[in-house]
Amino acid sequence: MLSWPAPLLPTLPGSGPALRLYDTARGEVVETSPGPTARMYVCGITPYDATHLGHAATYLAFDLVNRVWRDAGSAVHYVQNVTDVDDPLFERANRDGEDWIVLGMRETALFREDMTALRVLPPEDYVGAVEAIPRIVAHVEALWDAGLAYQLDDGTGDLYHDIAQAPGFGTESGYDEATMLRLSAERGGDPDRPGKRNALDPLLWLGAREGEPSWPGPRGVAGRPGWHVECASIALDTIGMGFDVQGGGSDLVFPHHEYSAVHAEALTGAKPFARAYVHAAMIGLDGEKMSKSRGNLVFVSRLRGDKVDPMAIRLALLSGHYRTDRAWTAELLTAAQQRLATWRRAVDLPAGAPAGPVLAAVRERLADDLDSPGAIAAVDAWAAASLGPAPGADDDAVPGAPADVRQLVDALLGIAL
Ligand code: 5CA
Ligand code: ZN
Repeated sequence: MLSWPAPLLPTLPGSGPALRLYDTARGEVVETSPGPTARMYVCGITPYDATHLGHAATYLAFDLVNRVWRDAGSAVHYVQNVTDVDDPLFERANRDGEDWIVLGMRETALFREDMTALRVLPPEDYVGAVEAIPRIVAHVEALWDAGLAYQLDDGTGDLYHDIAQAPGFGTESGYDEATMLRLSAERGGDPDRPGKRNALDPLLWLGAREGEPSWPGPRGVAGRPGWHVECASIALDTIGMGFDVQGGGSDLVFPHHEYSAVHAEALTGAKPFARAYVHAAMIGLDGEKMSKSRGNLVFVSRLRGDKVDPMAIRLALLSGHYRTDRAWTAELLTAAQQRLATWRRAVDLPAGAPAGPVLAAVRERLADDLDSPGAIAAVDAWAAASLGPAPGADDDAVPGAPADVRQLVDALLGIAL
């Protein structure tokens, strides 16, 4: 699939420290140690509606990962999928009397525009589920051939992964069985379905249903892919096993990332799928998680349509830590707009407080599990020192420092001033 255009990425003097991130599987902050090319897979959108601020916050968190790695001297191979065939697309398309393919293409196009406006670095591989189907089928067939998958005998043709044969199951989320059963039922699984060997066995392939699209499948069983094997398959075909970061929102800790890992590990016989599983917290509105199904959404495109500067949206979302559940409020946006105006006044000065210390501080804060509030505070302090009427400030002002700060805010925080 077509990705989106890359913003210019300034090169900064020197390089930043190694990035540390909280890994859900190990339950602690760990140092990432990518080779010359860091590899990251982030779960993409299901394009049945526009990008809301929760999605945006998640992609901004992983955009910081991308930027910090590059600043530390790595190249980055970034992969993102688009779940462009799934039940929500059919439901929305039927509701609106629209073709599900047209709906998916339109919302994916809008997502690209939103990501471009927010200056998110694009993935090197942007892969739709539909275009990946032949490869997903090959992977499902391989699991079946290895005796790790089974078909229900209820005439549907549906295939499941036999989780009893997956020794690594549970190590990504660390959840107990009761929690897994509850989350599976809440998040698209079918623990109560009769005929499964184990309630927690995940769907690999859904046999063709009346009125729904289908494709030639494993051993000739027409249908469409399960959700988790979609991401396992796309990741394996682009960046392979043992990649550095598997990312997404915290709603994907279980079942999605658990099963993607289990599928891939079963397919390859290797471990781990990802070296770190990193999850962004949920953005809410009015005390509830922002979600399409709840309908309490603020869309990036709506704000852009209202002439809100995308850099203010970006700054507002980065003013909270990525691992803290937080709410979107009008005050958050107002505060970000004021901060942006202050920063712009400061970087327009011919001289200001020295840039070296603020560069070091922003690098240090972001490398520490993406402490964006800390990084923003460092820029605030620099702006205050540069603009402020401190006695003797004029004597200390460094010519050209504001231009250097403009560059570092752009490269590391992705904010064009
Ligand atoms: N297509 C799948 C992933 S393979 C999916 O979850 N799509 S989505 O459109 O529902 O979500 C896209 C991304 O946004 C996922 O990483 C998801 O975890 C994240 N996300 C969804 N809602 C929120 C929210 N309220 N706050 C933060 N992130 C969210
Ligand atoms: Zn995914």
